[in-house]
Amino acid sequence: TCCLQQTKAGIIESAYKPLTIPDNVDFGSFILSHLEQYKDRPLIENGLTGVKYSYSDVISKSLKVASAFKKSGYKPGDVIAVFSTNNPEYLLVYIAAAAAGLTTTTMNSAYSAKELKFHLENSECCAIITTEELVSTVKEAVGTSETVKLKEIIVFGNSHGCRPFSTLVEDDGTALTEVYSGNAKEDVLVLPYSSGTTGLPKGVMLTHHNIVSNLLQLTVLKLDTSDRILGILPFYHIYGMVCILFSIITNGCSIYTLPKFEPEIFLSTLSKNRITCVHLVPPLILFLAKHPLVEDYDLSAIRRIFSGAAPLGKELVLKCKERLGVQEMIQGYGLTETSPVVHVSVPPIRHEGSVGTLIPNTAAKIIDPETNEILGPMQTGELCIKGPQVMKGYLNRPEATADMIRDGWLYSGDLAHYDEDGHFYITDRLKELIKYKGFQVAPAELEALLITHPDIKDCAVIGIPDEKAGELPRAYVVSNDKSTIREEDVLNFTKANVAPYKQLRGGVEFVPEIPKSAAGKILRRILRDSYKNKLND
Ligand code: 4UU
Repeated sequence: TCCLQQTKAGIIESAYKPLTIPDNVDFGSFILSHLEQYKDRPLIENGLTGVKYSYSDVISKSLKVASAFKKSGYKPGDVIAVFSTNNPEYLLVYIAAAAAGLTTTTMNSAYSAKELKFHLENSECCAIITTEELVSTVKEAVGTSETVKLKEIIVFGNSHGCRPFSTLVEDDGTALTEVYSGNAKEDVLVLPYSSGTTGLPKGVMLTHHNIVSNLLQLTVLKLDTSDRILGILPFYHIYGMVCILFSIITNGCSIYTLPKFEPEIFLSTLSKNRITCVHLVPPLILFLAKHPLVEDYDLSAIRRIFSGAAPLGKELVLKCKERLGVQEMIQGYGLTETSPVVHVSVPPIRHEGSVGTLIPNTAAKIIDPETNEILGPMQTGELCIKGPQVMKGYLNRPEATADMIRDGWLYSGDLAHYDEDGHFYITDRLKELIKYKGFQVAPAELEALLITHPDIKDCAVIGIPDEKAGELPRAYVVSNDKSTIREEDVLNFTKANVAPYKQLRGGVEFVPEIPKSAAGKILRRILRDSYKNKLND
């Protein structure tokens, strides 16, 4: 029943029957009630080590960790950070923090010390939980900062001078007298970062209500208790956090975690555990569709592949379906700022290339970015979103929040249209954000870094199209008059300062000046067009 529901004003409402979403349910009690439903079923297993937890284990262990947090003196509203690759214990932290009323902030585990320092300062967190491999990055970030005020570094495993996470799991549980319940629409459950439409990464305040809403809205996907899921996409990002990790629990499934993508391990984990549903991003779907290694593994248990975070081409969908014999290739669309899901393509899928229809309790409109006029079917404009999953705002950034959410509508910064059936198509990005393999790269962040180089007078960064990665960051640089700076110097400079996924893989071009508007805004469209022309020459 997914036909177009359009009001006179050009606002498209979800065609699903509205769900009753409770107003004041906290994530802790919400998730615990689901955990209790499935008791001794397996929940989460480390795909590398085989360490595993049942649903009951996750209840008892996360409540003990919550008690340990209380004993450490962390109070509702305090922020704790997780800086880690995927593992089952990541889930314990999310649930423990919620039960103790704390906010969890997360970041990419590939961050440099410099990037981490910015995040820790900006989120004002009081503790960080990390892995043995990443402790040195944490120490470097904290060591150089007077404003990072961490009370402790907790480590999965053991590391000198850090508190082992195992001591929290072994807590007697007495300090947690009840699971935190507060104001679900105000209290911030998680604080992932996103650069939004412009500027530097900002803390996205997602409330208990935002996340509970999106999990209820996601039930249109109908996962099954017998589904075995792969947890390879990072749990720090909203896709891995909500669509994978949390929604496993609301559906009673089990999950196998992997810390990173490594072709053979990825394929053998899929095959060995007879994984039924795989959440991926387009570059990984490209791998499944094209890589010769895939032939060597039995992937016949896979019944569904999910894709999100970046555009997925129709040809790729068809190729993957044919090669793996998978009937259901499901797309989801959304943003960190929308918890994240707004649209999903629910089977049977008739429109390849579409991100699907609006999930329950969600409305959208397409507006002309120049005139603000509301557009109709098949007309391309900016996609605006309304629903209980829309964020509370950006942390300490009232202007950026007011810019993003106007009259209750979230302006996505994406260009889209919908057809007569209410299926949406994302066609381009209006905002400056670059996506490398689905990861956010904020041009403003790279520009702010480059401009600190003594030989660089001005610069701009854009994304250029790439078949494998989706987009690659490319810099335009105006060098100082007497400088002899070369592309290699610029690349070495970014290598020393930012995470591998933010590197200028699209190259560096030296130009006499950066095109700017009268107000001093970089005219990225001109740079994009000039790159396109260069390719065509
Ligand atoms: C074209 O990437 C995300 C969210 C991913 C997601 C959402 C719903 C995955 C599964 C799901 O069901 O969040 P951010 O904040 O990192 O990036 C948001 C941006 C969007 O504004 C859009 O430009 O990522 C792009 N994007 C997509 N683009 C997200 N999903 C899609 C998509 N097609 N399916």
